[in-house]
Amino acid sequence: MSRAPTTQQPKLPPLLQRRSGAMTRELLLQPGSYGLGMTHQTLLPDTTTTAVCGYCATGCGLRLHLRQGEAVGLTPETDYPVNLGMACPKGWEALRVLQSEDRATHPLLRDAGGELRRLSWDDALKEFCSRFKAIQSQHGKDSVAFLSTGQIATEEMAFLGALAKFGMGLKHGDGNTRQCMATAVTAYKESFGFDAPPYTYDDFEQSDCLVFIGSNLCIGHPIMWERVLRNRRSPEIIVIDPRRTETAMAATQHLQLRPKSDLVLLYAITQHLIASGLVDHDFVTNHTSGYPEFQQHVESFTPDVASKLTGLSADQIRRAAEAIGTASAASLWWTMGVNQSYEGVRTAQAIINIALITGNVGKPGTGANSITGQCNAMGSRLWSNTTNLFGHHQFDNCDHRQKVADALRIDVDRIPREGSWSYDRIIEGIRRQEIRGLWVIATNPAHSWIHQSDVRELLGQLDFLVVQDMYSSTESAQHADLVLPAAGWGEKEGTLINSERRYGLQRRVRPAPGEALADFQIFRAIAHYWGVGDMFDEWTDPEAVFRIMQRASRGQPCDITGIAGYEQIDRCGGVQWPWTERDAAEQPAPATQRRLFEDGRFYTPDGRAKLIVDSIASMPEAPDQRYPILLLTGRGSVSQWHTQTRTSKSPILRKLYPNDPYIEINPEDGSQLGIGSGQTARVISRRGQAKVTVLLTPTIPAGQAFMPMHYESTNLLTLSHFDPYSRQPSYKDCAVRIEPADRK
Ligand SMILES: Nc1nc2c(c(=O)[nH]1)N[C@H]1C(S)=C(S)[C@@H](COP(=O)(O)OP(=O)(O)OC[C@H]3O[C@@H](n4cnc5c(=O)[nH]c(N)nc54)[C@H](O)[C@@H]3O)O[C@H]1N2
Ligand SMILES: Nc1nc2c(c(=O)[nH]1)N[C@H]1C(S)=C(S)[C@@H](COP(=O)(O)OP(=O)(O)OC[C@H]3O[C@@H](n4cnc5c(=O)[nH]c(N)nc54)[C@H](O)[C@@H]3O)O[C@H]1N2
Ligand code: SF4
Ligand SMILES: [Mo]
Repeated sequence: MSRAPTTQQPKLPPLLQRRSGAMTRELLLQPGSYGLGMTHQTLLPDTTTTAVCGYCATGCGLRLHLRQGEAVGLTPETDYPVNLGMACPKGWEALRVLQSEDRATHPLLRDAGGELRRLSWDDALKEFCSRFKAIQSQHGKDSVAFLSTGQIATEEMAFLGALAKFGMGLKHGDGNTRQCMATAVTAYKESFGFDAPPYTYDDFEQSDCLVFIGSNLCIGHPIMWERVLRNRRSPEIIVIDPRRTETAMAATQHLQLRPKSDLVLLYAITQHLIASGLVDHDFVTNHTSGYPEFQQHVESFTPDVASKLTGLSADQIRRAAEAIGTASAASLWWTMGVNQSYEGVRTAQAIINIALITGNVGKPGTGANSITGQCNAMGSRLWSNTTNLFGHHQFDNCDHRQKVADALRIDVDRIPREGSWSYDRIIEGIRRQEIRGLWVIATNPAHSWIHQSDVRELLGQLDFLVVQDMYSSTESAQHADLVLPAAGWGEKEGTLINSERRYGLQRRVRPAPGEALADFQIFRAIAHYWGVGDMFDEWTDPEAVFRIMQRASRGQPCDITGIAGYEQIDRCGGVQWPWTERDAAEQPAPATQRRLFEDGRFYTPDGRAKLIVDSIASMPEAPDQRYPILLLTGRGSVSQWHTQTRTSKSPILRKLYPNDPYIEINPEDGSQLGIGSGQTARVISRRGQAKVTVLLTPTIPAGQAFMPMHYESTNLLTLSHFDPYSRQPSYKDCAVRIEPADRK
């Protein structure tokens, strides 16, 4: 892959060798420094540099235009293998949102009167350590927990996970990726033996039949959708979604199934593939296990039986199955319509099964492909050191612990022998007062967690809540006892791993406002103040941490020992994992597009992928007479990002979406309720209510409603329930009632 010549490339920091002993607290807390008296990187004036976008997991390359070493604008990188010159509005506006009055610029501590007041970093970090240590000594080490994220650099996540678990001795820490990717992780692990999304984006263009299950690609991943549009094979595009989404409208087949009937539908597709002789028996025999039981399990799910449960016609089901079974390269893609479900893992595995039995694995245009959400959700899966040990090892495996201890050069006894509680268990731990202190980094649970009023109450019960964020106005920061101001995308460096396993570089192209520090620097400073700075002697700067990660990855499916360093990542247009030392010795450079399982060998002990099936679960809160409508939630527009802390700061993005919360309902329901488009209504669930503007649209079937997650009231309504294997919240099914707002 050759990159267009830029003017001058900025210099990356030299290998920093000074020990933390030489570090003073002043240097440690100097914005833009790593405590070594030097800034992250020396940017040359009036040049350009590239960085990957910090919103979604597409991981587009952006070219930043600098004046006097500071970014003044950006354009999509024409040469980056991900986006090929394209970007969505969030990417175009990425710099704008960094300038905002509510940026967190100084540490803030809540005083006795309940006001957040400014204090120095030195005092803030002393407070952080003394309060958490006091809780630990009174209630035990495990009474302090942390919530991490999929939106900081990989090296920052790694630092946080190592500091919290090995340095501060915390056992429980999870991340917002639980809300997002946990189902895919569990499904892949059980089926493939490792959390390994197999695809590369080129597969969007090489496929003859693309199936999107619970994925609104046009809105959630618009540049991936652009890649689909570049497909020259006139592919069949099958969209499985209860709503007629933007993506469904562009499909050749839209299977508008009843919500949460996916597992039945997928088993029926499987049954029809088998009955029609569309199974690749060679692949099944040589590369999978469990086929006889699997075949028996799906036998009763005929298209006719499934028709009743899914609301689709048997012909629609057969047609979709035949399109998949006869395509020379079929690919199946899924996102939150699958992952955020009380039977998400088994549904994801039903997708994996279809790819396996049709031999659609390891070849161009194929795959059972979970699409990631946040810019570094993949980084969190591999490196956050929360439920899995550093580098996707296991805490309960003694060899793994020793290997990680050696790679990190720490005492093995510092590594806990079991993984963390999942996010929901940490929340329950607060209820039982077993968790008394919480440190929240780059996530906004007071808006995004399921059944939000409950969460807010629980956050209020904590003895000490620390929120580390770019903005001091987030819903979670409003509950915090201590706010630590963080630099954001564009103000720090490190790697992000995109949806196709590609490590890309993030750059520091602007100074952070006020005294805000890069998360990396905050972790480094906390290590020092906590008294475990020595453990992190080698963790001087992000690239140094990258080298530690490389050591820990050795021999894992995610082995990156062959990557020469940041410079190579930049030069090659990102590098997908794995890239081992052996690969590097045998090949001049990593190919731009690499997929997994080309040899049909999986990461299970016998090298075979497992065909896993289960019985169908019932919806815990199905609509009834009092709450007759099923509420779906998800992404509303391309210009809104999650809890809107960032996207709401751009005047341009704000023009592209409705300012106030709204609900989409079918015109039939609207006329029955006597509510028209533009009128206000109350949406009421068993847990709370929200005032919203109604939008009547035939894209949502009667009996269902849709609310975007970007407005804080949405999660007042949602029901706290989870997939039993992944513990991922089931955000897309709860029963509500809708009333005109003026009705008493
Ligand atoms: N603009 C924008 N883009 C984003 C994000 C953002 O906030 N804004 N967030 C990013 C993140 S973190 C993520 S995880 C991704 C999410 O990306 P997506 O998963 O594509 O987004 P969602 O809208 O949450 O859900 C996708 C679809 O699932 C459907 N669905 C609901 N219930 C069911 C069901 O039972 N079965 C099926 N088959 N479908 C169902 C919904 O109707 C919806 O259209 O987007 C990423 N990209
Ligand atoms: N009802 C409903 N709820 C949902 C979903 C749904 O579909 N429906 N989707 C779920 C999904 S998939 C996801 S991923 C979650 C997302 O939920 P959250 O993670 O809570 O949402 P964000 O708004 O992305 O929060 C990220 C926070 O990190 C801050 N931040 C950004 N960059 C940095 C940084 O570099 N450093 C620091 N320290 N802070 C930073 C931002 O200002 C923001 O406050 O929401 C989930 N909630
Ligand atoms: S598609 Fe995702 S990565 Fe690309 S510019 Fe938009 S938000 Fe950024
Ligand atoms: Mo997500």
